[in-house]
Amino acid sequence: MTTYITTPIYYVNAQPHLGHAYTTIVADAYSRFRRLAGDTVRFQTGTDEHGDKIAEAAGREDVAPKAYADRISALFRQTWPLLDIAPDNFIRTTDPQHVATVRLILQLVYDQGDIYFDEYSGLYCRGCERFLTEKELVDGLCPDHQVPPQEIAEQNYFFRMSRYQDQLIRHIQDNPDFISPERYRNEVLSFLSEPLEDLCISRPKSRLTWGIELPFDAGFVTYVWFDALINYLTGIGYPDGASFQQFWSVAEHVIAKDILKPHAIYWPTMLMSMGLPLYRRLHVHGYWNVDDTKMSKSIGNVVRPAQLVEDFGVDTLRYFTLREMSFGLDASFSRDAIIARKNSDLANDIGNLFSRSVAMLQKYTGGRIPEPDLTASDSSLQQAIELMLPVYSEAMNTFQFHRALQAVWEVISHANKYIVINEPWTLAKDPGQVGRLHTVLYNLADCLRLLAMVLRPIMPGAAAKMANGLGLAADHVLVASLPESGRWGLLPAGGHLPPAEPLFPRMEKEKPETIVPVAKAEGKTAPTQVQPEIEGITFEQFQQVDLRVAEIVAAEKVKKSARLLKLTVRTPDERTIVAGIGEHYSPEELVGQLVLVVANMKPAKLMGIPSQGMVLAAKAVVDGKERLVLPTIGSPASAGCKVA
Ligand code: ME8
Repeated sequence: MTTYITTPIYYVNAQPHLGHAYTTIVADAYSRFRRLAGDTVRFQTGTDEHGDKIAEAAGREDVAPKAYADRISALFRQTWPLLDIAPDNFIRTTDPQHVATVRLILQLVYDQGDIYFDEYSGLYCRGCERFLTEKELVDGLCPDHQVPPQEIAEQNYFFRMSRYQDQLIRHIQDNPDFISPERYRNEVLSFLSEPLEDLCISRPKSRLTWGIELPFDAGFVTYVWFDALINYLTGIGYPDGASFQQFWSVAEHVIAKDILKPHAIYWPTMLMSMGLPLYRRLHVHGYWNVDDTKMSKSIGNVVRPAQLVEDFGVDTLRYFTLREMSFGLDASFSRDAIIARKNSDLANDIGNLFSRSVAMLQKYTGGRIPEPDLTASDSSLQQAIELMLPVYSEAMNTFQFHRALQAVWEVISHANKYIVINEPWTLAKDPGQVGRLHTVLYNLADCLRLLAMVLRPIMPGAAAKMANGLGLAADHVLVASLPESGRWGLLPAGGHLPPAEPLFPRMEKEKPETIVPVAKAEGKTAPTQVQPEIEGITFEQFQQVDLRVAEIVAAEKVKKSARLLKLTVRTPDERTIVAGIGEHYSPEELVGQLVLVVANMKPAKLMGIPSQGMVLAAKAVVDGKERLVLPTIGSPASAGCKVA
């Protein structure tokens, strides 16, 4: 199978921002997913460099349009590798090959009788670079740019778009997945229910010179959209290139809703006039807003992807954008939201699963993938993976990235529970259970292999680290092809694990709440208080203690302390508690456990770490030594349940 996926070619009047990054991450993730499924893939992005807007922006900097375009186009090209985005082709509309193809197509459409010369007057929006209909205006303003359009009357060339209206409606009706999600398909059909006007495709040179000259009239340049859309053909060598033969019939375009009309109406009708088959699918997403406001230069809230990579890491950025936006709807970006996802989904869930599993393999099998004992086999992890794979594939194929990731995270949560239920640390103490221990550890390792595979399109860097941590090359054949490696049990036993690298270190919130240190601040002991004699407490007094069930989501040793562990718990809000149980429990056996905590202890700092609560433990005496034992709580209790 073959796949051809494109992004819009971005205007060079602005530097790359989060919106451009998102569309391009989507196209990259999809192309990696199709490669995983065994396809030959071509992925194209690029820059749109002609037209009013660019000429104006260059004028403001007092440079020639081409020099200006060279500079900004390079910024786009240099940004993509920082985001682990690897296009096969980066096209520029000033490339001589593109210019020649646009002229060839204009001549073809002209010879076809689909271009005519006429006088026109209309309402022109410079921001949109197109004429707007009265109906599109909101209170007399362009809804996207909030400015009144200019009344322009001039002679121009027109493309007979109206001729193809019925054919286009039929195509959309006959091909339900031509435009998706469905809301955009409906929007286009509703627009097409009114008579379609022809499209003005030229600009007189008296008004604009920065464009491709019409082959049949040197007094005019081509309208920027007629020029830009053709990039999807030039990039694969239309009309004679082998790539054009190979890829055109499977073309898929990703865009945001701002450019739906050019892609869903102008472009298919242009293709019809050229006698070419239409692209296969158009995928339309919503807008990224920042802290709930539209991203805009004038508000000063434009988010730069390179900065986000520096602050959060490329895998976190890719995961966050794909997980947070429901494809088709708008989404809101905030730095707090990205930190919250990083800490909960990445550091706690997948990060912990990986580090605990690898740590147990290092500890209990000397860092080797053990041979599973088939007589002690159990299939719950295998089942979880096998249920997830088709859901994941279907969601990735239909651009529902958030759903694909939800399905993957269900497996991760299942695997974390699998550790708690099977208690490898207990199995390791009993020589009679070695077969069972090896099976549990093998299952975890094979589960991680498959997770590394499905996460490869989303987070190529983290997936490679996971594969390496299991002793596999990042592009090992076991993770190379989706249908093949979807099979359970392909991880060879005996493989040696290298020292593991942590996948996702946790991040502190950027505006930490002020925590008031009390009692034992930094090793200082609080003044001893004389305890009043009490004969018992009242129920009201007892009720002042907020006892709750808490889930431990992360645990690590506190440096330079044998006794203290730093626990991240959900009560259900997430908080840190420093607990003195390090000599009795290892961090990996705690994650996923439900424990009892006093949730309204005054905050304290222990070894410099703020602690918000106290974990309850029973003090047992075994062989004359004190042993701390955590009370066990089972389901249906869950994080946050009040204990009374
Ligand atoms: O329209 N949220 O280029 P452009 C999500 N040159 N995506 C966003 C976004 C946001 N807030 N802002 C921009 C053009 N995008 C033409 C395209 S194609 C033949 C010619 C993304 O630089 C999104 O993909 O204005 C949107 O469609 C595109 O950038 C517009 O980029």
